[in-house]
Amino acid sequence: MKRTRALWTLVAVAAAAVIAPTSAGAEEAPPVVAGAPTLNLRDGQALDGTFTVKAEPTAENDSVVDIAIGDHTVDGVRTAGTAHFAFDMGGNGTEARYHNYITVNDHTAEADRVFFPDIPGGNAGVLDFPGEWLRSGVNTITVHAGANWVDSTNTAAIGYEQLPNGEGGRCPNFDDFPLSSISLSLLGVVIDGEQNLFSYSFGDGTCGTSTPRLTQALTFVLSGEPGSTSGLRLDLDTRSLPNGTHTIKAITASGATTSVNVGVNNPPAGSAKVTPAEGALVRGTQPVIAAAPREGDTGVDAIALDGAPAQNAETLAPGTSTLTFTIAAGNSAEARYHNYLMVNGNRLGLGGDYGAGERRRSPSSCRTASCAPVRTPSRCSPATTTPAAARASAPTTTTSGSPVRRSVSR
Ligand SMILES: [Ca+2]
Ligand SMILES: [Ca+2]
Repeated sequence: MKRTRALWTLVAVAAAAVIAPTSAGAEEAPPVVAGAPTLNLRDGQALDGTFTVKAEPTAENDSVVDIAIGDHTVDGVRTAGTAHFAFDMGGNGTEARYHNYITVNDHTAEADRVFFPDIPGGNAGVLDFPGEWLRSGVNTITVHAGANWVDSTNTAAIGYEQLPNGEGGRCPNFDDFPLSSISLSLLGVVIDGEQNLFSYSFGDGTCGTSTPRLTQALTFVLSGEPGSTSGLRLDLDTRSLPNGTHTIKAITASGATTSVNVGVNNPPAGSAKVTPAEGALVRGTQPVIAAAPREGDTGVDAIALDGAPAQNAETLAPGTSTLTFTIAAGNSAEARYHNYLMVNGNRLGLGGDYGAGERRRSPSSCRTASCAPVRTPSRCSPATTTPAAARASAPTTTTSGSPVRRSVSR
């Protein structure tokens, strides 16, 4: 049945090509420009469990019409391909730690934010998002500058706060970056961005030393229908395939294909989950972890390496071990620095903020709820306020000479 449907699709496309208008002397319609589709898989990739296969067209009017596994075509979901928001980054780049992002039309939910990575100044950048988010006519893409804490000695900075234990101060700072030559593209449609200026600058100087420009809406007018040159998506449950090598092929209307060979290796139901994953390239010291399946009623008894029992480094005795230490006078340990303890290759986060002179037990000793790490009341409330929110609630003017202190969680 699936094969028949696929065949009909191909026949329909072939018929459309043949019916192209012909004039006397013209022997045939111009050939469809064929480009091999893309697949989000690489040759030799190891798969287990579920995987979303995405096939995308690379040529106008040459949609991906089929995904085949071995000799069988499988039903995929039509997609509108991937849209590209491209720009040149001016002299001051973006840093991922600031969480700058764009939103597209009404896709403003947190999960739909498309974040800027680290892009050094002077480089071109591209942000990708699903073509389905665009529509015919007017589209709005809004650029948002994000904020993060930076160390500061300027007590007059907006939102400045003094850290305890003599560690200086900090202020919430928005990333500064200029964008120019901004464009938007999606295969199969024409998008016009001429209503926008050539360049926009974002940011606030250093913690608000310059007038902030934190968001900018950009307008793009789209002619055509997103998805007119379409891709295919397949939510593949590899457990429906026998273990071994399989060929996954994407086929476009013109017949252009891209194939990759993948290895499927699903463990028998109820077996342990082993880290590193199948096909992983390892080097240096590599912890090997075997975890019992969630529903399993037995633990993992042994790990073998090439058939021989794996030799482990000497470990602590079974049961709970406790490491106790005292924070020396004059400084503190803060959760934001992600301090940790290595125990035979296992990383244990210290967690929490601990003031000077405090005597601590390692979190590793806390196997039960009754043994939660004791936290200092002043510094350990959950992080609920972001630097951006701190700035939003901070006064825009400060009293000269008096440090502005705000109770912001971190
Ligand atoms: Ca910057
Ligand atoms: Ca800034």
